[in-house]
Amino acid sequence: MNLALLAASLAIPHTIGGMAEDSSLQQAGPQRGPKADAREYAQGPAVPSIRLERLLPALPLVRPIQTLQRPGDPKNLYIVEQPGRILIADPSDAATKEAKVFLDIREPVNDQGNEEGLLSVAFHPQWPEKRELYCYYTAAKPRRSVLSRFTVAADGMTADPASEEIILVQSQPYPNHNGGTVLFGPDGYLYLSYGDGGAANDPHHYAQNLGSLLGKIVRIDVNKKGSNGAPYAIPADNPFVGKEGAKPEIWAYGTRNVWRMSFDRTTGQLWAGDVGQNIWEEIDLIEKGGNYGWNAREGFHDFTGGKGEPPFVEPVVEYHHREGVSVTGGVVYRGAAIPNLEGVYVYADFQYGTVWGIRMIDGKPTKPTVLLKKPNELISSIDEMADRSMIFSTFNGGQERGNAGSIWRAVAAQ
Ligand SMILES: [Ca+2]
Repeated sequence: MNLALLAASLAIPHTIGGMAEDSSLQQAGPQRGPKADAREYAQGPAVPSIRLERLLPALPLVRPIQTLQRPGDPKNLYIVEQPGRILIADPSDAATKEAKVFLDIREPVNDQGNEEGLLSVAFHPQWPEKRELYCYYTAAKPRRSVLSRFTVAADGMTADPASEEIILVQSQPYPNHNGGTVLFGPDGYLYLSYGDGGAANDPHHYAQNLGSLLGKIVRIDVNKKGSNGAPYAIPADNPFVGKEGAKPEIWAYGTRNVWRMSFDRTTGQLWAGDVGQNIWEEIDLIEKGGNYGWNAREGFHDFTGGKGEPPFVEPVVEYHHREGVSVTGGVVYRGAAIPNLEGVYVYADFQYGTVWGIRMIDGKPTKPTVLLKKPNELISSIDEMADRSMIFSTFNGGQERGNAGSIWRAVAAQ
């Protein structure tokens, strides 16, 4: 393992915290977690292998970190580049060398740090009544993360950088752990994942502090203004509305750095991959008001030096740093094109390029199955398209700033 590369990993588990096996930072013991039942696996049908089919091989991309589609356009792909551009390309045209630029906000976006940049975008689901794009990015001077709304042209082919309306600004104490995924839930509200603010070990204990948005999943209503003139409203049934000292935007807390999360379009469940610190990467199902344990817990284990009040919501599954270093949460596959994969939650390790799948059966996961190993690619995102196919975004040749990347469609292995 190249430690320099390791330290530079996208959702840096070790940036400032030091080497992976720094014993002062390890959890108290792998068997201390009380939830033996939480690691009982369900029996389920075999999960098939997949392979990745390269899309748009002639199109140069810089650190693609998300692929999505606009409601009403099932053909084009909108490819998000971390430095701050969104490109449009038709994947059926394999010879495409040049994409249309949908939005270029490289100017306000700061992508100096490995985990900084344009991190996630979402279209308002009510297209074309709402021609809105929501962008979550980091900015500098002062260091902060920004959620903004942009207006999309009626033909859906451009968004106007000058239309930016800032919705939510969060100061960021360190360059790493900015989260984050922005997306709309089936309830029509906007969800956003914030990392714990960075450094290592959550030194200021933000994730357990309900007075901060850091280390949280938030839920806001962007269809209304707030009572105090804020550009968004708080859903009345958010779990901490009216709680003294708590931010009413919070939906769930105690997360370290949820880089990717998604809603299962069939069950409506919110799945998240929460990047671990030193040893354990975890997959969570995010519930209203849930405390996901960081920094008292890492995966199913106590984390030395952390603090927090139980009860904690345990992960669905975890994996050890022998198997990867930074989880990329994925999606529940709801397509039919890959036989026997329907209903499987597919997730990956960013750096090792291993892709796993689990099913949930009667509230328990099946044992994670390896679907694919792609060790030469850094898997930054797994996204669901309108036809329910899965697109993988990857970096090629390492993770230095400005490096190239690719997008791929998951297909059956045979
Ligand atoms: Ca946790």
